[in-house]
Amino acid sequence: MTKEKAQKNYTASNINVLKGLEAVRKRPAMYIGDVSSRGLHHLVNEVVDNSIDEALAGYNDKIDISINKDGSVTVQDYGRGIPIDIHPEEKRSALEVVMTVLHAGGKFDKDSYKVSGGLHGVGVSVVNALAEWCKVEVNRNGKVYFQEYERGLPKADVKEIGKSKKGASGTKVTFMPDGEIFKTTKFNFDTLAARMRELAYLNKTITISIKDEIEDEEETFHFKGGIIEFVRYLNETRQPIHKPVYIEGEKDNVPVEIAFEYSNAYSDNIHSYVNNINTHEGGTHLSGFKTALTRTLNNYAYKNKLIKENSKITLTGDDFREGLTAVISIKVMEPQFEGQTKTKLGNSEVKSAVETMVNEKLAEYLEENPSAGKKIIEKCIKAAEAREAARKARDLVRRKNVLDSMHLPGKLADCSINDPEHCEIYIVEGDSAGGSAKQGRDRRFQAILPIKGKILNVEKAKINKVLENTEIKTMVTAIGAGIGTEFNVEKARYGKIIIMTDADVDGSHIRTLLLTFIYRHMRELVEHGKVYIAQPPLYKIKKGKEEVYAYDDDERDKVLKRFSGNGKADSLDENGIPKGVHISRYKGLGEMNPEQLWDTTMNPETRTVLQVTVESAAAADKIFDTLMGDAVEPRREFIEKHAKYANLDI
Ligand code: 28F
Repeated sequence: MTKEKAQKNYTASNINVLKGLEAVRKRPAMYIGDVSSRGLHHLVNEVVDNSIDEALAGYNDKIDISINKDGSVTVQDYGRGIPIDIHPEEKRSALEVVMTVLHAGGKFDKDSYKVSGGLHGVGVSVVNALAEWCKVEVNRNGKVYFQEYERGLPKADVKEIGKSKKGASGTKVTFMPDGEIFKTTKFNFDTLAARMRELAYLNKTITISIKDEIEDEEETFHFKGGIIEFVRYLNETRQPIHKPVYIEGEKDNVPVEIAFEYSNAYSDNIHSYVNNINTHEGGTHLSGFKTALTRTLNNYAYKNKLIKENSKITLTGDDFREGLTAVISIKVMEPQFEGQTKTKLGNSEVKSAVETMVNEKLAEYLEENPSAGKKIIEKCIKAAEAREAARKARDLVRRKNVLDSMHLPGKLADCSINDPEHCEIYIVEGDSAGGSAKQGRDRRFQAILPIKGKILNVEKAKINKVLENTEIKTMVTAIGAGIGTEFNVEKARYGKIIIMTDADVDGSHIRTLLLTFIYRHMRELVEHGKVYIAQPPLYKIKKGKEEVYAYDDDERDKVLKRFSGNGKADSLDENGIPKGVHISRYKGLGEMNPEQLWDTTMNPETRTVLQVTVESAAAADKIFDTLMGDAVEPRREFIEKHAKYANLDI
C-alpha cells in the first residue's frame, strides 16, 4: 500500500468512527435497548462479555469488577490483552479500532472469536461512545499500554506507560457513563452481582469478583460444579427427589450442557441460555429438550412397567415438567434471536441437535440410575392425576360460570371504555383503600378491584385449591384472560395491571403473594410488561400553603432542606425539622383521601409506577421461592438482608 493510499484510508476510517459515534449517541436505545437503569447496567455486561470471551477462548479465568467512588465502573481481566499493534488497513492500533469502531468484533471475526455477547452484542465501542470518559489499560508483551477517550473519541494515540509485572497480562477498562445520555448513572451492586453470579454458574472455570466502593459491598463468585450448582441453588428452597442429572456434549457443532433435578414443587422452573444470554422466551433448544424429555421418560416408564399397560392415565409434556428445575446452556455460532424481546432462539438445526443428545444421554442415565428414574416417573404420574383432578374442578367452576368474564365480580368497579390498550386495573388491598381509589380514579379508563387481606399462597397450594380461592377467582374473572396453561394474554381486559398495597410490611407481603400468583399462573402478563406496582408516597410535607409529597427518605430530606432555606441552622426545631414545617407519614393507603390518592399515586400524568420485569427470571424466581417456599432459613436470611427495603424489587 502506498503512503498516500494509507493516508486516505486513515481519514476514511476516522470519518467512519465519527459517523458511528454519532449514530450511537443519537439513538442509544437501538444499541443497548434503553437509556434507563437497565441500559446503564447493560454497559457493564457488554464489557464483561469481552472478558468472558477471552475466558472461553481459554486464556482468562478471572474477572474483577468495581463500582468506583466517583461512580465509574472498572472491569479487569487477565487474558492476553487486546492486541495493540498497528492495524494495516486502519493505520492505527488494533486497540483503538476495538474501542472506537462499531462492530469491530465482526471485522476480525473470521474464526468467530466472539462466542459470548450481550443481548444486543454490540461491542465495547458502544460503551465507549456512551461514556463521558473511558480509559483502557492493556498488559501485553511485558508492557503496559494506555489510551483514553471522551465520549468515544481518543484523546491521544495508544501509548506505552510502563512495564508489566512479571508474567502479567490482561485488559482493564474504566468508564464513566454519560449523564447526557442516561436517565440515571448510578450503578446498583445487586443488579450487577446477580448477573455475575449467573455468569459464574454458566462458566465454571471463571472467578468473578465484584465490589462497590460506594456502598462498601463485595462478593466473589466461583462455582466448580457450574450449572449443577446453579440447579441446586435454584432448588435451595425445595425438596429435591434425586441428585441433579447432568448432560454434556457436542452435536452438530452445538455444545450443549444441561442440568436438571425434580423436586416436590408443582411449578416448573426451566432456565435456558444461548451464549450466556438468558432466552426468556425459549426457542428451538428448549423445545428440543422438552420433546426429548417427554419421549425418553415416557419410553422408560412403559418399558419398565412403571405405568401399567391398562392404565387410564396418559402423561403429557406438562406432567413430565411438574416440579422440574433445569438449566440448559448451549453455544451457537450464529444465533438467530426472535420474539417480542429478542430472547427466543430461532435456529432450527439446534432443536434436533439438543433433542438427539438428550434422548441418548438421558436414556443412558436412567438405565444407570433406576432408583432416580422410578422416583421421577412416580412424581410425573402424580402430576397427571392432579391435572385430571384440576380439570374436573375447573369444569365444575366453569359450569357455575365463576371464571367466565360475562359475569364480572360484584366487587369490581370497572372502567367505562372498552379498549384494553388504554384501560388499567388497580388491584387494591382492603375495602377502605378500595373505596378511596374508586372515588379518586378516572372512571373512564381506571378499574378498581379491592381484595381482602392475604390471598392464598399459591406456591404451597395445588392447582385445584388455587382455583377454588375466592380472591383468586375474582382476579381471574376481572382480568378475563384465563389462568395457567389456558392463559391468553390477548384476552386481557386491561393493558396495565397495577398492584397497590400499603407501604408497610403487611402490604409488602400481600404484594409478594399477588406477584407470586401472577408470576406463576399469568406469567405472560409479566413478560408483556403489563404488571406494575403503584408507588404511594411515604410522606406529606407541608409549609404554609405548599404541600409536597415525598416517596422516599432521600426525597423527604431534599424537601426539608429546601424548606429550611437550604439548611440554615437557626430555622430548625429540636427534631431537626424546619420551623413551620409539618411532616406526616403515610402508612396506609386508607389515610389518604380520594383526591390525595389520585394526585400522588393514580394520576398517569404525575404518578410513578414500577414496571415488573422478568429481567432475570432466575433472580425473580429465586425471590419468590425464598419468600414463598417451605424453607425457613433462606427466607429469614433474605428478609434480614433486605429488611431496610421491606419490599420486593423485581
Ligand atoms: C475489560 C474488558 O475487553 N478483554 C479482551 C481480548 C483479547 C484479544 C482480543 C480482547 C482480535 C484481533 C481484535 C488477544 N490476543 N476486557 C476485554 N481481551 N480482544 S477483548 O482480540 C480482539 C480482536 O484484534 C486477543 C490474541 N487474540 C485476541
